[in-house]
Amino acid sequence: MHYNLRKTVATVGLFLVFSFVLVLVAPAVKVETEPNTLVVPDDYATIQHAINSATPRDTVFVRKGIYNESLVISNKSIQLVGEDMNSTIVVGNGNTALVIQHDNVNVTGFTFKRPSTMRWHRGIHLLEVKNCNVYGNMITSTYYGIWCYNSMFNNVYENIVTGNMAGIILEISHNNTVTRNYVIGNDGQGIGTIGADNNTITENYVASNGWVGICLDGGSPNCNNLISANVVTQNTAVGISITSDGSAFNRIIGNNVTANGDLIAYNPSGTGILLNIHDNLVMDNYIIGNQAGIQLEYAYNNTVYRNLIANNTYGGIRDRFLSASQNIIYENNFINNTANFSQNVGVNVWDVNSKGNYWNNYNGTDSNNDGIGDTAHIIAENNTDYYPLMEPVQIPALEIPDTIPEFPLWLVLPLFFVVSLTVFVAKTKICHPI
Ligand SMILES: [Ca+2]
Repeated sequence: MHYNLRKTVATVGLFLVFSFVLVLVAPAVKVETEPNTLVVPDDYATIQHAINSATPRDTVFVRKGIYNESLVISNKSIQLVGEDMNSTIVVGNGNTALVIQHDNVNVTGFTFKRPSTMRWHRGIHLLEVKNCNVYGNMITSTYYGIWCYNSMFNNVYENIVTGNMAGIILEISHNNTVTRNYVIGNDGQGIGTIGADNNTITENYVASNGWVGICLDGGSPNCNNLISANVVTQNTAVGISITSDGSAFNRIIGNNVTANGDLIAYNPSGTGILLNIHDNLVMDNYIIGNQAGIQLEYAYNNTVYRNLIANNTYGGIRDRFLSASQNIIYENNFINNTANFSQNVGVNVWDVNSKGNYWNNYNGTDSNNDGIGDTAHIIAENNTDYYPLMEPVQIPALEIPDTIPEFPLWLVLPLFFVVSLTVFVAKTKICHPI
C-alpha cells in the first residue's frame, strides 16, 4: 500500500514537473516573424547599430549620407541596402569598409571608400562565406576593392570598381561569379584570382587598369575558370593573363581583347592574352590592336582555336622566351599583325584534321579549290601550318551586352575620364615623393 501510494505520488509529481518544463520550453519555440526594415539614420544613428539590432532576413536601409564607419556583418543573413549608390557613402575607418562573415548576405546601393589617411584598406571583404550577393555598388580608392577570401557560390555583379590598387580579388575562392562589373582605372590588376577554381568571370568591362585586366596568377594554381564575353581594353601591360604554375583547364572564350599593352612605350610583357601555363583553351576571342596578340611564355598543350588575331603590333602570337611548345593553334584568322608569329624554336601544332589557319600573308594557290593551300605555310623554325586556309574562318560574333543596364555608358564614360586623370595624378605622386 505504501509502496503504491509512493508510486502514485511520484507519477503525479513527475507529470507536474514535465508539464512545468513544457510551459517553460514553449515560449522558446521560435515563431518566424515577417522581416523588418531598419532605417538609418531614422531608427538607428549608425549602420552598425542597425546591423547589430537586425534579426535574420531583415533589411537595413540606409539613407543618403556619408557614414564614417567600418561595418561587420558576422552572425546573420540580412540585406544591406543603400538609398542611392552615388550618395550613400561608407568611408571605412578601419582596415575594411565592410566585412561579410555570414552566408546569404546581400549588399547593394553604396559607395565604399577608403579614408585618405589609410593605405592598406579594403572595400568589401567576403570572408569565408557562401551565397552572398554584392551588386550595384561603387568601390573606390581602396587597396583591394572587393576581396573574396575562402568563399564560395557568391555573386559579384554590376558594381563599379575603380581607382583601387586592385579591383576584384578571388583568393582561395571557388564557384563564384563576377559578372557585368565596370572595373576601370585600378592601379594594378582589374580582376584577379589567387588559387581560385571554377569561377565564372563574364560580361565585365575591364579597362585602363595599370597592369593586368584579368589576372589568374598570385603564385597559386587557378583551374577550371571561365573568362567569357568580357571587354578587356587599354590595360597597361596585359589584357588577360594566366601565369601561375599549375593553372590549367581555364577557358578564355568570346572576349573582346583590344589595345592592351602600352602602345606608346614598348613594354616587354605587353600583350592581349598572356599564357605561361598548360592545358588552357583560348577560343572565339577578338584579339585586336594589342602589343602582341597572344604571348606564350613556357606555355605548352594549350589550344588556341578560332580567334580573330588582327592588327597586333608585336606579333599575332609571340613566343617571348623561345619556350612555347606543343600548343595546338588552328582555325584562327591572322590578319595584318606586324609579325603573325615571332620568335619560336619550340614545336607547336598549327593544323588539326587537315585544317590550319588563315594567314593574310600566305601567297599560295589552291589548285583543287578545296579551301586549303597547295603548299605549307612556313611560320618559323619548327613551326609549319601544313593546311593553310584560303579564306578567313567564320568566327562567331561576340555576345557582349552593350551596357550594364544600371550604369549606362553616359554615366560611366565621364567617370572613366575622371578616374584616368586621378590615376595619372596618383602615379605621379608615387613616382616623385616629396
Ligand atoms: Ca587545295
